[in-house]
Amino acid sequence: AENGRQAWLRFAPPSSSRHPSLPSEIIALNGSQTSPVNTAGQELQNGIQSMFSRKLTVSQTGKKTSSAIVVGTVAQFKNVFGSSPVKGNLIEDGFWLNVRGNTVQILGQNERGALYGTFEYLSMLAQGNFSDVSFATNPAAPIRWVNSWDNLDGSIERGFAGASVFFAGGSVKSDLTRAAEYARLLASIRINAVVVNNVNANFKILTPDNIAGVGRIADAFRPYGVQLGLSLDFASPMELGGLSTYDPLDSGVISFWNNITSQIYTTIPDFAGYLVKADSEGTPGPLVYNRTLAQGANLFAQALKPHGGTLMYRAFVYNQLPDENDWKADRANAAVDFFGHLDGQFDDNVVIQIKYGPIDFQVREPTSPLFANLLNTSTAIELQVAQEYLGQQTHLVYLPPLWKTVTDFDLRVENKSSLVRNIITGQRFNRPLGGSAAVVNVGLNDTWLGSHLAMSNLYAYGRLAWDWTDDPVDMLQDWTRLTFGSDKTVIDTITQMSMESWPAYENYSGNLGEQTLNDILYTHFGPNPQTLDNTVWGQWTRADHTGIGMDRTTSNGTGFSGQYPPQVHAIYENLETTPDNLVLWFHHVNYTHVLHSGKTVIQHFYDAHYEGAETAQKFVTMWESLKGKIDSERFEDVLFRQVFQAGHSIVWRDAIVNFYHNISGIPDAAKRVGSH
Ligand code: GCW
Repeated sequence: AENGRQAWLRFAPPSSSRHPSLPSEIIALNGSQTSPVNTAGQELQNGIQSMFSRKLTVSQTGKKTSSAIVVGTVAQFKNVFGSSPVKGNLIEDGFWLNVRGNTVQILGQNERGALYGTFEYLSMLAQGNFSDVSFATNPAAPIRWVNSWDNLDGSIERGFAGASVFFAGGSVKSDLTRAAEYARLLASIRINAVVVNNVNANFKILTPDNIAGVGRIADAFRPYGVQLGLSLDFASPMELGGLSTYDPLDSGVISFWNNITSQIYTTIPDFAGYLVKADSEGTPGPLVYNRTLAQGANLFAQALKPHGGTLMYRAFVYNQLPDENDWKADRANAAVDFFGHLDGQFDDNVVIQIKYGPIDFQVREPTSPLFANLLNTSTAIELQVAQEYLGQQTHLVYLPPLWKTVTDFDLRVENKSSLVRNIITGQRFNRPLGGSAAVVNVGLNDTWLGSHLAMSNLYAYGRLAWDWTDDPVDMLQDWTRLTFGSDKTVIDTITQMSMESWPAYENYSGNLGEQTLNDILYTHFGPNPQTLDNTVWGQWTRADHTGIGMDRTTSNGTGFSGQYPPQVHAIYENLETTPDNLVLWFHHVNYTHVLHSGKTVIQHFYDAHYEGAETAQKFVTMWESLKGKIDSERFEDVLFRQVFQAGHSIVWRDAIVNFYHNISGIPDAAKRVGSH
């Protein structure tokens, strides 16, 4: 159980036969209990003791720097030692790491940065990397958040690893040990804030008792430099405040939010800000009063402004679409339809939080075109570490390759290079704010996410939020060494399994951009292709006896392709230039349509499903080959899941190929499907 909870922070003795020449003491330049620099001192002491069985003393006042680790902020260092050794420019949360044999300096622009640098140094040692280094590093963006969809009763929406680490029975848990442990994990991957409650928010989060409780969570986070944020119920002024309205322009509503916000800052002076899901899937919002989404967002932004808080406003706003007979109806259009024309109307502490694709965390989606439509508004990308549609942590799906199809995508705004990663960091359009949020949904399970291997996604998310150019294999291998040790077979095997995992899942779930084909009505788990069509959720495939796919062209379809800048629009508008993996997202074609690959759509379905399921079978044998190289508890736990995935991939395969065989009546060229 310890092994799971420690995740990549086990600090096991490195297998390398060499040992570093260890410093003889630790000087942490701030000794106050809640300070991240104090935490850094403790982490160095514990980590080094755990790896090398040597307990170094930690002091706050030591004057020598040789044969010592000095950790603190640049300002604290200058106070004690006179001048700064830092070469290069540090911005907020950045740090300088200087290792010269047993003389080590870890200096942050702020205390949080000093802690980040500490984890970087410990991570090097844990991986057997004892070399001298000297570098400054800064975050790509200031917003590196995670979201938890935790309810006050302790349940978690789309949580797959037990109950909440924050809430139980309507209030904040008295034992916040796991909340603090989570903050430690997050600090080590440079995540700086957690929104702790569900975006489908309950107004009761704002009762005096719960604000006090949430204050205790913030206290548990603070030593790790992790800030706390809250999701809000837009109708709280009515439900909690007893007002007759929640109109964002009403003066009573405005003072309600100003008061609540002041109360929160009295309890939590370093409160990060709010996250708002409004006018979406039944949540209340400004549209109820014919106010714009910008007026809704600015209401909170203005309450937060005097305290320095940030307002994350979700772009996941859509109306249910009752009528699939309307060829032009399209949920994918919603984000740009709702937000595009409001560009420039949001206050400067508003960040629009945009899911990576236009629908909802599918196995493959084109990049949300909203990133190309907000040139005067700060944006953040919303990713999902919780594998809602991607096997819910019972399937191995290493997500960074999927994420990169979006963050590395060039939207060609004004015919110029416009990579999504340069938009969210604020670089492309000169925005002061921006970054990312990932829905993580950890629970009380000892593995945090329900699966040891799923933790590579959380680890990699943190690395990417710091540097979107980080490499999926590099991140994965660092994570593997830290989690399972440096055995080459272990690293090679986990690398191969992980890198094949998303393609395999796409192969046996939904192909060619037709979405994941999960049960859409309730679970979002397992195959249920017929639930995508004829529902109000608008995740249609338009499969009939002759063809499949959503015509999203401007010439004949829903017009979605026209939400992209001209160069991208042109690619997707044309069947010839649309990549195979998105063809059914953008076009309605016959099953016999021939892809660029030379296969027909239907034969691609058949072949991909067999290939994907075969790969999942292989994962079992690959994992079994690691027996004895991984402690038996974690070995068995992962094996159990891989065996399940192998079986479930066959369920997926057979359900989907038979569904399309029945509906199309077209035989499988390889004669695997149907009766012969
Ligand atoms: O896809 C949907 C999920 C909901 C979730 C919603 C959202 C929190 O199924 O469970 O609600 O997305 O992101 O708001």
